[in-house]
Amino acid sequence: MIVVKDAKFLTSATKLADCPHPDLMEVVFLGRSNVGKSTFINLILGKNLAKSSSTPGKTQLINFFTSIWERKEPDSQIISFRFVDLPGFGYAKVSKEIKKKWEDNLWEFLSKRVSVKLFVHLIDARHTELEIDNYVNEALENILRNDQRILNIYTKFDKLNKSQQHLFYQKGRVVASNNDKIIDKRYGGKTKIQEIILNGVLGIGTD
Ligand SMILES: Nc1nc2c(ncn2[C@@H]2O[C@H](COP(=O)(O)OP(=O)(O)OP(=O)(O)O)[C@@H](O)[C@H]2O)c(=O)[nH]1
Ligand SMILES: [Mg+2]
Repeated sequence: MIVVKDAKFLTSATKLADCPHPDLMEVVFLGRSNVGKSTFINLILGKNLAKSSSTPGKTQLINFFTSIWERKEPDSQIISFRFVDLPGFGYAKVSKEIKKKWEDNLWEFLSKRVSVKLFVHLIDARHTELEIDNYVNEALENILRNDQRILNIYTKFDKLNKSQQHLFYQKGRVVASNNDKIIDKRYGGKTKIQEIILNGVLGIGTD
């Protein structure tokens, strides 16, 4: 059994040099603009910390949240790590120049931030083979260090019909929805996702 004991906003940064001292393990959430990164972070932490919006491009900074978790079995163990909410990629309504600067800053952060243990790449369950997502997965694999992992999570699962949802379960994909009740009992819901994230950060188990 795993519980999130506490979570709070720490700080925001625009680029790697402004980030807090990398003295805690971190999990980074990335994905296309509007895919549901901020919503997902709030769901997992059980608090409305990350700002979400139906308008794409809501998150414009690198936002850090500190979280304290407790694993209750076999012995009680307290684990602290940070959640990092990133601006989405592929947001069209900014000038090319600003977009390039954002992307340069993001890739510098993703490739050089020493405390990152897990990259959670959120992908819209309705559009699983977009060029931009495939590109990001490949680029992440190219920069991945030995102590890091990538986890793909498919968001907006509630937007799929039952037979589409069934296919995702068959493929063993990790799925999420802003309505926790929608996640099928077979899957284990939010608790299961929390466990997958914690194990990913700690580098426990196989992918
Ligand atoms: N139906 C449904 N809507 C969702 C889900 N997750 C997020 N949304 C909605 O999608 C919109 C975008 O959510 P955000 O969490 O702000 O997305 P984001 O990826 O952080 O977006 P940026 O900060 O712009 O990159 C909001 O209107 C959410 O309510 C989901 O699982 N199902
Ligand atoms: Mg956001």
